[in-house]
Amino acid sequence: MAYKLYNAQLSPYSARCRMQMYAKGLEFEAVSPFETLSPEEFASLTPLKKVPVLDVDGLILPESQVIAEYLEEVEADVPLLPSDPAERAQVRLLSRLGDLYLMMPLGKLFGQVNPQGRDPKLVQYMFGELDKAMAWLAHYVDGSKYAVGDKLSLADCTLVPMLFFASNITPLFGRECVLCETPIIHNYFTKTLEDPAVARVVDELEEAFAKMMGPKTEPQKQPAE
Ligand SMILES: N[C@@H](CCC(=O)N[C@@H](CS)C(=O)NCC(=O)O)C(=O)O
Repeated sequence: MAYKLYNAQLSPYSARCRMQMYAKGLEFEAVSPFETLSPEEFASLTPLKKVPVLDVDGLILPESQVIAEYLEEVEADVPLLPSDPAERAQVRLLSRLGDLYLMMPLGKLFGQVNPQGRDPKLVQYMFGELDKAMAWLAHYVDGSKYAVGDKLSLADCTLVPMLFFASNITPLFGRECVLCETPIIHNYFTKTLEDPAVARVVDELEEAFAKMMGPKTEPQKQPAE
């Protein structure tokens, strides 16, 4: 099958699919629709006009979780869903916590990074939501290398890009190391970088983040404990 991933390097949802495809050893063509397609052309692929979108020989799939589940079904050689039903549920739970509760405040905070025109009340509220999401997440991971079990899973593909995003945008609001404030999550994030697919995606995210911030600002790396 020929895969084309409509993608943005800094998008945590796109990074989720890239990590999964790297881990599975799948070749794909990565295309940025925001740079190569007109809004109308992108809308003709998907009315959502959001990345990622996977084109599989003409089958057009939007939504990162849908793409991830599809790839698990058709590319089963390297599974990123555990065989045990309880562990599978745990993977899906963590992905859902990320999608519903972690990315919501992070997306809003991303819209507030420019101090000019920043809404302090909104920022305060979103940090409250972020703190809640981090605490919920910490309840369901144990600080070891992988979010579930002893292998890379879709939970890691979801969470690592989101945690990268959290650790890099919150210093712009004066919270220097939001992951360090929740050591279980910090330990998990630090250890999971040992996985090659994780490291590759985090490198890509760092490069894209540095590009977005411009030459004067370095991305914030989390200090190792
Ligand atoms: N629920 C979607 C979210 C995708 C999403 O929000 N993508 C952002 C980039 S991180 C996007 O394409 N935004 C462009 C827009 O909303 O116009 C998924 O999981 O794929």
